[in-house]
Amino acid sequence: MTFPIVRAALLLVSIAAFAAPAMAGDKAGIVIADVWARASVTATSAAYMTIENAGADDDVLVEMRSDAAEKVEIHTMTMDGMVMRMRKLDRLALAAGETAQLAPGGLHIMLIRLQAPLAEGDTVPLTLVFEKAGEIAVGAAVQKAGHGGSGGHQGH
Ligand SMILES: [Cu+2]
Repeated sequence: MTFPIVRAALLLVSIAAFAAPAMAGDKAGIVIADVWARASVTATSAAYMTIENAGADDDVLVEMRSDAAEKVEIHTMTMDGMVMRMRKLDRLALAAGETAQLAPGGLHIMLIRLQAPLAEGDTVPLTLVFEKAGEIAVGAAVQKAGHGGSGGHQGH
């Protein structure tokens, strides 16, 4: 007579599946804050955020995607003399307790082949896929570049 137990287990699984999206932005120790994207006149732009691994386990950001852009990549930016160089990262490791600051002039999320240029006030949907925490969906508020930050994203 295990049938009722199986049914109860299935019910719990479906409740968990429904509960998961409500935890977006704060899941299995990953806390994502200050998400914004740069307003653009072209089909390329960048998004910034703070990603904190507040959990007890190391985790790795392995993939990013967006309904608004064909490709989403993690880039580093460094100065080589007077030349700004960007390099794509395949993954971004976050040790337990570590916080990654994605900000103009440094680590950023590159939005490539946007469906439309980003206008101030828009929200860009982004999905971050972590090895352990799984998928986390956030919305990046589009803001004008300007205050702070070192220059634009020419070179792409
Ligand atoms: Cu870039």
